[in-house]
Amino acid sequence: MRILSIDLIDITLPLVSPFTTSFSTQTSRAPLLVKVTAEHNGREVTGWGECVVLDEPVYSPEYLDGAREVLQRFLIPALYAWQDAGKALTAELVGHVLEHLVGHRMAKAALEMAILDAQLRATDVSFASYFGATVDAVPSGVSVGIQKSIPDLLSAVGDYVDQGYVRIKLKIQQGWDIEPVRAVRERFGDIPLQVDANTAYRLVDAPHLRKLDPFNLLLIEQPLAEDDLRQHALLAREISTPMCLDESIVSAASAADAIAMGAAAIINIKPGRVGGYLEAKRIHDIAVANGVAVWCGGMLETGLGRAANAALAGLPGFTLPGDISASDRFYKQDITEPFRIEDGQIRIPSGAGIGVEPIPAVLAEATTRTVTVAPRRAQTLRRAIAVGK
Ligand code: NPG
Repeated sequence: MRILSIDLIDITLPLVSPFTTSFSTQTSRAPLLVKVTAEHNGREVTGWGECVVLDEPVYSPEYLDGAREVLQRFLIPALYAWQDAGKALTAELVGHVLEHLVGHRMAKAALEMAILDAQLRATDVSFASYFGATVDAVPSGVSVGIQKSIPDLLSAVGDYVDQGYVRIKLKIQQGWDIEPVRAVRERFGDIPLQVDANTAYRLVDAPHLRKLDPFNLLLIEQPLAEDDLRQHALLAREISTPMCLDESIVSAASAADAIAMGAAAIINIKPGRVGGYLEAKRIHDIAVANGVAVWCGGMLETGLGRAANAALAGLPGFTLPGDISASDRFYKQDITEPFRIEDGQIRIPSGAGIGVEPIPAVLAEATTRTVTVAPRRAQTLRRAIAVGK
């Protein structure tokens, strides 16, 4: 496969309702899409990637403008340089080719996803069968942001339960933790329930977090700071709610460390956070080998990322429902055909690659800018034409 050009497409989609976590309130989502145009055996193929980066570095060090810049200036040129040296480029090689460029995992993940999508479309293989999914639909969980009041929370959770979501995740922070959990347990009984703190606590909060123990939660996600692996291991011994890590797990190596230290009984796998779907699969494999359960996290993806996440979540180690909800959980109008919840499940697309693509008119409406990064030879040619040489 040979890459002919790569478009970086900024889009903005309004959210159906504000989404508040311990680190921000979002009213719209502005992911960066990566469109790869490639040539495979004389045929032109397209691949789509979605960069899950936020506008600001509040969840991870990456942010939208930085991701676009690093893709444009460093990551994409590195792939072109590899190609120009006459070396074959496959999705499996992307991680290796970009390894010397430190960090920027969300940007790398989007690029690898787009190339993998193009490669699999060219060879007519779905993401699900490439990764080894064993089911054709996955249970759908929903993440409920911090609300203004307990009645608002109960009404939001009630709506999601009525829609068929099989697991509820509550965002928590100081001042919004024990009481919301108690209220949801009292109203909705023994539904599968978990909480996500997005690093809002410190180890000294252990006695407070222990108050969650009686509520029989599936897990508590990322109570402490991203770098605090050891402290998560200490906290895990102080509370009975199973410890799940999200922000701390940025690679297969950090997953292996967390497991070895007893810092993670469960892992939330987000392909964007760990540098791509291939690394996500490696984390899945490490977790399975160690008897650690995993589930697929979400970053308010459009249908593109949602499709790929659903395929990944079809792997056998994903034994807990993921944050893979219907498109209308976040968007009135998704850029792909919408994902719907049916009997508490989201169907995994079966077509080649991620199996979905943007609806052109919807994509055009949502697009705020497009940057095309062409191979150097094409750029040189275009400049030569421009100056009349
Ligand atoms: O269902 O896509 C979804 C959202 C799930 O709560 C969710 N994501 O901390 O896991 C998280 C949170 C998040 C969203 C984090 C966006 C960062 C960005």
